[in-house]
Amino acid sequence: MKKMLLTLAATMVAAGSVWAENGKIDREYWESHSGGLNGVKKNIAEAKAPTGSDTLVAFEAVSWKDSKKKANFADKYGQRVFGFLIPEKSGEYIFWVAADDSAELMLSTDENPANAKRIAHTSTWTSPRQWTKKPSQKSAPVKLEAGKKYYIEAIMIEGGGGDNLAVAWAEKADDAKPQVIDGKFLSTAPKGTPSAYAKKK
Ligand SMILES: [Ca+2]
Repeated sequence: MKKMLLTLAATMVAAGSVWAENGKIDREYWESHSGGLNGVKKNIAEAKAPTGSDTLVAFEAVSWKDSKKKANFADKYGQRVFGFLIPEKSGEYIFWVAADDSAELMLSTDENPANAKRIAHTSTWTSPRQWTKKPSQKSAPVKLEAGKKYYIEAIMIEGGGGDNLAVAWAEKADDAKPQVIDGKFLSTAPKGTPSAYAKKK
């Protein structure tokens, strides 16, 4: 029994969040990446193990390591950030994605990743939180219900130089200002939840 518990504890440390955790969202990345966003989709479809993973406290995957606030994590990597979005208020929402070098954002109509559709993307790099470089970065209005779980996933790739990824939202309004999605509206998905890019069975 003791051995089993130790094994379980070791598995939990290695695997990160085994159960859903509120306030966070998961990130997985592949180093030495090539092949653009399609390469990330291929990694996911073929269940290629990521090089590393961590959890984020908001929908923003940057390191902010240096004092100049430059958003650089590494060169030549691909990543996905995924989990559940849980709105506190029902209404129509707009989403934005900003990234360097490129990214796309998938949102489901419920907690099932198989129902996710691409709602925003950028095929050219943007500065951190630069939401308006390309019209495609902004989604059409999406109706969401308070307290309901929606599977959400962004994939992104970086070649060289600066890198960043962030997803923002706002309630639909003429003067809607994008806010990076805070952890309080996010939850990790239970381990084993398939990606929105997983091979359809
Ligand atoms: Ca770059």
